[in-house]
Amino acid sequence: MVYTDGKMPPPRPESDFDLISADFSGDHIPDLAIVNRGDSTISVLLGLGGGNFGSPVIYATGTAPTGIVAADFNSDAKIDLAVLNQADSLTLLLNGGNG
Ligand SMILES: [Ca+2]
Repeated sequence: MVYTDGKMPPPRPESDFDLISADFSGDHIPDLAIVNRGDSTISVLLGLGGGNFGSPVIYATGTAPTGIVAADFNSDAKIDLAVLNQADSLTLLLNGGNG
């Protein structure tokens, strides 16, 4: 197996804290969610195929998010996100179906 560079926005070491991959948009192309601890947001990047990703879509979380996990929390067959925030809170982002 040989890995080559894909195209992706550059990470921000001071702010980005964690990332996961899952197919949020349901198109069978893996997408990415990146925790932006310094901004108290997450960025969702939809996979375009071929290792390329679209522009980040920003979602607000609680203060200083540190971790993220993807699962279908409300059993609607769409991948939702749960974000762990530093201040002992969780932010649940339910997938509305448009990524
Ligand atoms: Ca996808």
